[in-house]
Amino acid sequence: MEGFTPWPEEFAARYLAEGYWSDRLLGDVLSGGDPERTALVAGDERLTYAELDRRAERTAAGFARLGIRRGDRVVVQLPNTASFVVVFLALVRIGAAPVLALPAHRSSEIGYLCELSEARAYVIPDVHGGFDHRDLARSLSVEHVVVDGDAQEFLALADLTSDLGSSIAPGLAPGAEAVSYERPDPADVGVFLLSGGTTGLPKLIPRTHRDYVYNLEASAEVCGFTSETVYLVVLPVAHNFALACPGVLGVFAKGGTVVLAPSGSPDEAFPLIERERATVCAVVPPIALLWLEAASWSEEDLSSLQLLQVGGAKFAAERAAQVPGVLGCAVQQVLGMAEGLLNYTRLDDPRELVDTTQGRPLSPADEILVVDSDGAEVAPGEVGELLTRGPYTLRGYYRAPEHNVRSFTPDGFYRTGDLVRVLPSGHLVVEGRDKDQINRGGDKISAEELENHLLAHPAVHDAAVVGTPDPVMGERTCAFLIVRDQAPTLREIKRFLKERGVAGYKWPDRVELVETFPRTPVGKISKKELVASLR
Ligand code: J2J
Repeated sequence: MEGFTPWPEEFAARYLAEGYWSDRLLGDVLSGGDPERTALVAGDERLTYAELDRRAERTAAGFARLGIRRGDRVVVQLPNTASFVVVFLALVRIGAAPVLALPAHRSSEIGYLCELSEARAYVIPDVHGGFDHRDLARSLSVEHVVVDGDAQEFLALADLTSDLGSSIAPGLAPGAEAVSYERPDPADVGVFLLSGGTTGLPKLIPRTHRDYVYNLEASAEVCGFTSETVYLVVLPVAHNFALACPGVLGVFAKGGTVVLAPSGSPDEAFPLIERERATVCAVVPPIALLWLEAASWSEEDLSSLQLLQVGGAKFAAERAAQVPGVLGCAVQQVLGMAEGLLNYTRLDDPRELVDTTQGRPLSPADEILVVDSDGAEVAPGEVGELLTRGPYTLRGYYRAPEHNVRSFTPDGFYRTGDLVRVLPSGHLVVEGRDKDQINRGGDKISAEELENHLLAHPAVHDAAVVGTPDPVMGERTCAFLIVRDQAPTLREIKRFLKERGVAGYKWPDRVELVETFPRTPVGKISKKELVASLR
């Protein structure tokens, strides 16, 4: 695929020879499940492995009938519904790569994703969280819009799924419909994930079938998933963590049960834990904090919970230490990234390591370097930037050659921008960040992207966006503005960003007006000083 950077031949050969990579495809992830067992619970729907497989196959046929085929891209923006899972499986089966947008994304993000990926289709809910996605779709020039729900002038997902049409092989028994579509190659890009981003425009992360299958299968192994696992999804299922670390796909690979919750709110999640006897859940730190609070007054029985995975942003050791006593389950820290590398504390690690570290690399083939600002390796135990390469870490962002020169070393290590130190045990401790990004409770915001939006405001002369410490969110977003005349209020700024179609999680929490920006000796805006000025 043009715009995709493959692993160099010698690495690919080694990952295959050493068994990290197989020929299994993302679309076959249901094949190990007992057909009679429950694969997916979402709202009122309960689907067995056989039922989910059949729906995925019918939907695959529907997309194929539309003319979507191997190598195409389809932007998928669905919330935590059964349709997400069905559409994802359908697309990967026909080798069309889903581009996984988040439900919060709006025209600014979606328009760009459709353009960059040259998407053939855009799959949406009708209305979600009070937002009409069909309105957004009308502003795009994408060939097919598929709507889960009331489609209006667009194509309904239900019709796509049920109308089996003439290209289906005749004479097949019900449930065995086949349509002639080309299956992907394991080395093909299977899915595109979104990068948290540090630049003006979001980046797409190509994940091949074989690297992502390894990602999810190895994760399921390390996290002890079995056919007895009941995994509650509270994060957006389109996010790497909830999708494949081990996530929904890791559960399917082991034949377990996935339960989709609309959000991590204890009001919604706790009753589902009780009803479905959920055993595992993945959360970001603000949700973990909420659960620690809520557990003391909630009436629900959470005793089925065995493991709470916490990642996406740093989880304080003191809080991690409280989880077993308060929630009655083990905690696992996860330092992950959609770009690839995953670090997990292990289920049998001593409590001290589980509480105070962000885990160690998933794979024996993960290579880790910790370097100083000159790119030289630091002494063992010292803090530096984490660089990595391995069998499931990208070698380049999609269609971003200039950015790739900066994001990778010449020998293919990805520069994570995370500042870490490595303990003798191999566990990593996150000590900070050296990238122009705000981590707002696990949601990533590119400072440059937000600054560019703010600069488009007529009253804004210059803008600098920083993260400020927050006890719950880890960080919140503060926009320092130099204004021309009439200073806009925070409210006006938010309204402006909303009208520009910028996702709500990127809107600043606070605006500070300044006359000038402090500068570093080389003349760059000193964001450190800006943050310090707020104290
Ligand atoms: C500190 N920072 C962390 C942690 C991620 C599992 C878990 C998380 C993500 C994810 C993911 C952190 N402590 N425990 O994809 O599969 C910050 C780092 C990292 C960036 C990646 C998964 N866990 N981070 O968060 O692509 O800065 O993936 O580089 O959204 O989140 O963000 P993202």
